[in-house]
Amino acid sequence: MTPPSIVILTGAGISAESGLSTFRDPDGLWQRVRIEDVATPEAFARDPAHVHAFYNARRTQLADVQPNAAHLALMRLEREWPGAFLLVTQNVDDLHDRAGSLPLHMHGELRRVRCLACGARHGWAADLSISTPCPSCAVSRLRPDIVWFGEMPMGMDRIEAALDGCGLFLSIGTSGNVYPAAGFVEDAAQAHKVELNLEPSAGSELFDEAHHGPATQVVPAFVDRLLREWA
Ligand code: BJW
Repeated sequence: MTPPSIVILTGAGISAESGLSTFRDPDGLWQRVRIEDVATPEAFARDPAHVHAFYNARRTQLADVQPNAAHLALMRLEREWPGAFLLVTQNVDDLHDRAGSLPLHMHGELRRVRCLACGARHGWAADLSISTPCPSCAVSRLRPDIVWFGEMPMGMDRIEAALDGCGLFLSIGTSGNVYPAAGFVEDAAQAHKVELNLEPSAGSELFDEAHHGPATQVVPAFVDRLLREWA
């Protein structure tokens, strides 16, 4: 039998056990800062220094965290899966990348910047300020390469093509509150749909199968089972 093509969507919950905060849990980022102050284009236009400070702190924090067993299990699945495979992450951290996966970062990346003057994108590890010049055009209009509310997520054509006809859809560590990602489970209508999350998500009833628990436990166990069945 041909192995099913897989699309995997991950969210902040997969990185929680590495030490990164989620957004909507009781200790999440949105309990400490207001979305409208840091995660909209209007916030950046109003107070770019404040938005830079928020993302500088999160970029700095990446140096202190490591991929966990769930990231590593997905890397193993990507390497060993005999069929088509796409890992889509909403996360702006680089833990999938450092585990060795090749994720599509639909909400952008902390370690990238975009120039509002010339459009160039650059890898970026340092702090950003309103006076940091663009390495391409030298104008000081750099912003974090992050998808804020009201902006178009990245790679949607590729994601929609992969969802259309995939055989297995996995949703891992996401609360299912933010669109369009929260709608992928419905876009993958024909797939077997599996939720791996600490608790039932907002769209839990749309899945065919669910395993609730910490990602470092449920993800490696599910990957082992898949690879035993198919690889
Ligand atoms: C664990 C765990 C452990 C914890 N193990 N699990 C009204 C209706 C519908 C849509 C809209 C609407 N009004 C506006 C919209 C659109 C809007 C939207 O969805 N708003 C909703 C809030 C209603 N969306 C947008 O604006 C998007 N763009 C857009 O729609 O463009 C138009 C378009 C049209 C058609 C097609 C395509 C596009 C852009 C969204 C940008 C989101 N940006 C953010 C912040 C920027 C990045 C950053 O600063 O980091 O991205 S918001 C934030 O939420 C971040 C995340 O990627 C995203 C999702 O959060 P996630 O990952 O699900 O985290 P949590 O905290 O919510 O959940 C964590 C889960 O993990 C929980 O369930 C825990 O239980 C679990 N967990 N520990 C396993 N150890």
